[in-house]
Amino acid sequence: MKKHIAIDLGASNGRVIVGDLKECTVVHRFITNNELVLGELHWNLLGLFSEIKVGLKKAFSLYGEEIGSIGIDTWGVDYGLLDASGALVSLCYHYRDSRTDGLIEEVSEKLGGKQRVFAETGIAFQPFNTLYQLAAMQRDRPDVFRAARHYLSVPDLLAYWLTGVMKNERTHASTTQLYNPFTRDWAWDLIDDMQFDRTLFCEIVDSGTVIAPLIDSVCHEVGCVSTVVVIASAAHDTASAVAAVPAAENEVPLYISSGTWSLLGVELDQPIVSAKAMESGFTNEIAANGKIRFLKNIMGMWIQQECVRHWESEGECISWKELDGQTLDCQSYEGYIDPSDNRFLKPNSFGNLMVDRIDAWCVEQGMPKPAKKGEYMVAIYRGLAKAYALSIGQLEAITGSHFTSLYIIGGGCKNEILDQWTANETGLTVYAGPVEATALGNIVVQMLATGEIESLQEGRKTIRVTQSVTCFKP
Ligand code: LRH
Repeated sequence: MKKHIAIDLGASNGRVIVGDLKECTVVHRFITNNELVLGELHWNLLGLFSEIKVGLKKAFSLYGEEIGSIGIDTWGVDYGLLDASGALVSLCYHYRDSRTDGLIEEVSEKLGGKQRVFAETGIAFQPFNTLYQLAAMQRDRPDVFRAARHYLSVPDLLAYWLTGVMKNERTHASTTQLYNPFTRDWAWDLIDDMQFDRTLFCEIVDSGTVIAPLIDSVCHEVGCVSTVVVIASAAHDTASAVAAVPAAENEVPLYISSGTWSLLGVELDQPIVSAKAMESGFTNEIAANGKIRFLKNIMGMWIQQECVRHWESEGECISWKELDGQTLDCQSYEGYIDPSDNRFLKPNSFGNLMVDRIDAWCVEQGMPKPAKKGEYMVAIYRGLAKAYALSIGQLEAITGSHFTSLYIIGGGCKNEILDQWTANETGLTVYAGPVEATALGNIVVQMLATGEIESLQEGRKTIRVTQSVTCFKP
């Protein structure tokens, strides 16, 4: 059986992982750098590409001809625009950049209202959706926007740099708010009404489509001597993670893909675009198997990561183990935040720190301000656990389903305090693991494409027996 390379880029770090469904090895790990350039937040994409090649070189030197294919997944919504010759016309913006502030209202009005946009896309209104990012480009940099001939999501773009072939992969396209989950095509009416050029968007391919072999120059750089194909895996990281939920056969699992974000949801056969779904902030993205990932974006570990980044920038050395101990010592602290409040979306900036925003929130709610690091963590974790419980209640009301267990997958499931508090707050049995769900899901899709497994269910079944999962009872 061949091995597969999963290139998994998250908002805080990226990994190049080699493996199959039994064993995965991280051969290279790096920070996914972003930079403020003249006040705008951009991804350092060339830096990321360079780290990917370092990882590929390590992978080929360790596993050589055992490797059969490569798949890439990244966070949603971000993209590159290319001119007719295939060159980028702009740096790649980071989804937390401020240029889209206020655009949800403006764009929705132009398109005839939020109801119409939700009815046609099923996507929740987040200021960072690709729709608003492209609208900002059209407004602020019209010449550059006019010069653009190709829209590629970040994973599509990286695949293009590895193969020379441009494709738009479906799960990622579904995060843009420019994709229609009913017609399973771009939302052409919205695209026309936005006066976006239709030709920017190419034909959408399913997860598991072979894009092309690595180009010669990359093979030469990374030491690849055999033919290795790049596969459009589930290019949206959350879709890859959900493909690896270790669910039992015939189970429709309730999951949280936990990392920078907490993506809480279920898999459905059909999109739900009811008023209740829209008001409750649920979204209809596409899953690796073509079904609907009906889920809610909850802010996740980001808030905690920004607090820690701030303390570290003050010269403190933060040990996660000690921080966990301090958190448990502070359990009697009663405050908690609402992680869905948009004030927590932006990174720390001069005079606007995450810890200060948490203080302000607590004061507004009549709760004591956190006084120690442990209390900040309690405020965040308790707030997350409460947000999960609330969202599960909404999900059950919208779908008519009832759940008794919850799968928490991805890096965030290593946080045992949050796992236990989530079980307590939701009353559900929590199964935490696998930690490397995104890479495993990426590999599942590659194995489906190469015919090594027959169904996503078969992949999930194998993951259920090979990967470590911990149970937390309420
Ligand atoms: C998680 C994620 C999430 C998005 C956000 C931008 O990494 O992909 O699903 O919506 O990043």
